[in-house]
Amino acid sequence: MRVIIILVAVAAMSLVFLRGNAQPVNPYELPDPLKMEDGRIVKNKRQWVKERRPELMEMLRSQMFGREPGQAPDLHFETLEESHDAFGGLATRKQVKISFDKDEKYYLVLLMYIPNDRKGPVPAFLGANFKGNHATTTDPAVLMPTPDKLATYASSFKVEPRSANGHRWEYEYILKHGYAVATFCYNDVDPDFHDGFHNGVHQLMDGDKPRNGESWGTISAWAWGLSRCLDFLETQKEINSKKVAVIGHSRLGKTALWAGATDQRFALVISNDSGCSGAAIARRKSGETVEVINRNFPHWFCGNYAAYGGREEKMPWDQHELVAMIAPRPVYVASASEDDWADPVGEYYSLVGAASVYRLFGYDGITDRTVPEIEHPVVVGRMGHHIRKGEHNVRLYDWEQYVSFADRFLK
Ligand code: GTR
Repeated sequence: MRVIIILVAVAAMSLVFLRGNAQPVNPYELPDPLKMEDGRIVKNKRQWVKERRPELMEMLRSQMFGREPGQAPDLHFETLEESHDAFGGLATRKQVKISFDKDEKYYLVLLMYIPNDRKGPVPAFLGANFKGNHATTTDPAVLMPTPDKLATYASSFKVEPRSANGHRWEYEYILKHGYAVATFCYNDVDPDFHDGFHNGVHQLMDGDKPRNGESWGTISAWAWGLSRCLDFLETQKEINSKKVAVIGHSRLGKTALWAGATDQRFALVISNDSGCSGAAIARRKSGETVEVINRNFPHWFCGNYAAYGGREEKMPWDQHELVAMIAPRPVYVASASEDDWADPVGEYYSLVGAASVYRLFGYDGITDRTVPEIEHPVVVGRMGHHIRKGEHNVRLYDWEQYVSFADRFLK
């Protein structure tokens, strides 16, 4: 009995904490996504698509993520390994080298599982991972990172045991629900450290071209890599490439949002604990701030973004407008109750702030300003949200919500 009372008390306290935080930590006013730079108000979806969306994309490119390049010089694919017997026959596994140049100096290795129980092409989840494909699963056939790749990664990168991050990739659950799932190590595209953009695909695409304040950063490079994976998925007859959800956690959640913004072929976008410079409203300055993120991770963004550190109220946009870039496609923003650094309340409010854009397309969105309780998922129209109890992470609970959200739109 006592344990139950304590648990209830703890749950109530965390709720109070989140609710308490629901009041603006700093008074702020969000820019209206429907207000054009010249002051006109967007009246319909045509005006959004033709005028306002391009204007906002230009802002996000020039001020935040940088300008991504076009197609890779020589995109080609090679299947390294394939088996129809993964997870005791549940799935077909393919491991594919996606090369960006003729010499195959720049490539990623995509791990893909496709459910064997399927009638026709299946929808898929695609997302990058942090620690290498082998670290996403106990499947012993998954290739380890190769020495040539490891040589390009940050010196702090440690090869961890198989499945070190397995809890983040609930493959069997996803496959049993009829989805394929594909992932690659983000370091394959652009190693996650600041070396002046001489490594990764920046070097391939830009060579020694001088950089400026609008040159693409590393998040943009990872998003570009996700698009190249989608190019590959389009060649796969087992996959319905019109029904690919892009997903990411934390810095890769920021990346998933940007990939969904820049590449409208992604049918659905999921941000898991993306936080500052992802879904969290910058003007709240709650948890990580623009100043801190630029100091700690100067390579993630374009140079111009650093100028907004400590001047969030001067930003001509805020992060609800990044979420609005996904419209009218379904978008899911998830948080974790203990993840103050990512500001769960601010993440929720970016959905509320983007709802008017979904409305233009005739879709409902999340408009209730009361932050939902922990583990009470909310789906309204084409928006979904939950706050999982616990730490900054991806867990089965998160995947359960993503699969059920995707079932509404991708099945
Ligand atoms: C943190 C960073 C966050 C988030 C996180 C992660 O150090 O401050 O913005 O991206 O890393 O990616 O795990």
